[in-house]
Amino acid sequence: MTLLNRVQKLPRDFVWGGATAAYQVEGSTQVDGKGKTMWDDYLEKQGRFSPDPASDFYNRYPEDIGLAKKYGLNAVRVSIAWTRIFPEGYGQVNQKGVEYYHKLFKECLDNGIEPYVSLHHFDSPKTLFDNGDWLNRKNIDYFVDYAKFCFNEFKEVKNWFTINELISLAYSQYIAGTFPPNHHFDVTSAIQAEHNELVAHARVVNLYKELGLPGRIGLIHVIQPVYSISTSIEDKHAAKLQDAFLNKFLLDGTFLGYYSDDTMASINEILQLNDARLDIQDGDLAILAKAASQNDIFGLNYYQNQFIKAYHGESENHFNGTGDKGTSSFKFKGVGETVKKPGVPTTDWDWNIFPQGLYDTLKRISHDYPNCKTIYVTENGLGYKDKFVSPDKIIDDTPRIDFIDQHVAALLKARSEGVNVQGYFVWSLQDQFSWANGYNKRYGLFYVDFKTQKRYVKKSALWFKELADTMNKE
Ligand code: BGP
Repeated sequence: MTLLNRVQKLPRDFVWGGATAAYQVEGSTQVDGKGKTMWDDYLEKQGRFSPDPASDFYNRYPEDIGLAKKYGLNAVRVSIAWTRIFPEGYGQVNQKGVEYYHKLFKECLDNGIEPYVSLHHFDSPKTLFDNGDWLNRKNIDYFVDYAKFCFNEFKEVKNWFTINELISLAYSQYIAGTFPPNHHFDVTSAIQAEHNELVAHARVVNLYKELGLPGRIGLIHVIQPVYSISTSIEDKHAAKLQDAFLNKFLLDGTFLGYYSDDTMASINEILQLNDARLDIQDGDLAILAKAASQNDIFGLNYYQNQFIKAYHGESENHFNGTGDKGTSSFKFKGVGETVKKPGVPTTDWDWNIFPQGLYDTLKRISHDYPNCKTIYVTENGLGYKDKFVSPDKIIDDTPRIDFIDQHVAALLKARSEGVNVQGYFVWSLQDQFSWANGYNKRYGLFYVDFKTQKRYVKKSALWFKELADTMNKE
């Protein structure tokens, strides 16, 4: 059966969305009372690229929501910039920021586009970041206060995600060193930040339920399924450790409400080999346990898998932040080394293209975590160097269409086998900058000329429209 035939069988309320994140699209980082995030001074000092004007979504959101509607989408993922609401992360509320998000949500709803809203997407307030960010337990209290404010204020929002990709934030900050504060293989900080963020998430979910609010709440994990490159016991063990570190620790904490013995055996092995430790405070596990069955929705971001082989040397990481194929490598002391598998294609940024991984992940989560009731794929897409030809020529991003097509097919296969997945958000709605790569890694359905801020349609947007129109046919 073709993809379109299968799409035709989907229920009318299946979600086709486009995803964004506040800091990556809004620009206007210093207007209307916004406070600084952990990125502003860092990017300025680094001098590689500026977060302004980004995709100028702060001003151009009506145009982008209009495009979403015109091309058949029925949802968008946006995030609230914590520092537009509380410039310092806590204390005084900034009314201009509050007004902005009311206007944005109204624009969405007036156009039949459902907003799915994250409270934290990599953009910690600078004041809190300077005091330890998620490593400081006080941060959890401030996050709960911020969430409570948003729940009471933005009653029009019915779908909430607390935090986006806890592993990517912790990993990029403390393992790969590509996000501030740029630590390398600081395993203690990485695992501690993840645990603290899980506690923050769980406290917010528990609060949401205590307030008796009518919407739905959850969080977003990016899952990178890990496969052993061989059948050797050593390589298989390396894959198990890497999976515990990237995926299982967070899935357990979210949906079991505790870290299983099996997971902790792997985590403890990694901690020991890296002279690291994890501090779980009294009461933390009770908070996780209470929240575990109360998540209404789960956002799964999926881009790629990993192939792993055993490695016993010192840790090293080469990050491909330029799109020069073949320049990345990752070796994690006592865990393993990522390797390429012949026959599995990769992007210019060395990411494996492996739709099977999305299918396997959906099946795994629904099998291993019955508390995970409703799944949305909240990010999936291809980073690509799109070529602009002329204003009257549609931008040809056929490789992106192929990528999305294969991944939607994997989603539909898992769904046909009983996995409750209710929607797909492409990363990204319009082109936006990439955190550690800058403006040349594009993902959008709509091309953004970052000089003029004009939007141009890509072939993938037309493809998406066909998909949505097919679903809506009688
Ligand atoms: C996810 C983030 C997004 C986005 C995407 C693509 O991890 O949630 O914000 O950036 O990945 O990643 P990148 O920009 O590194 O290619």
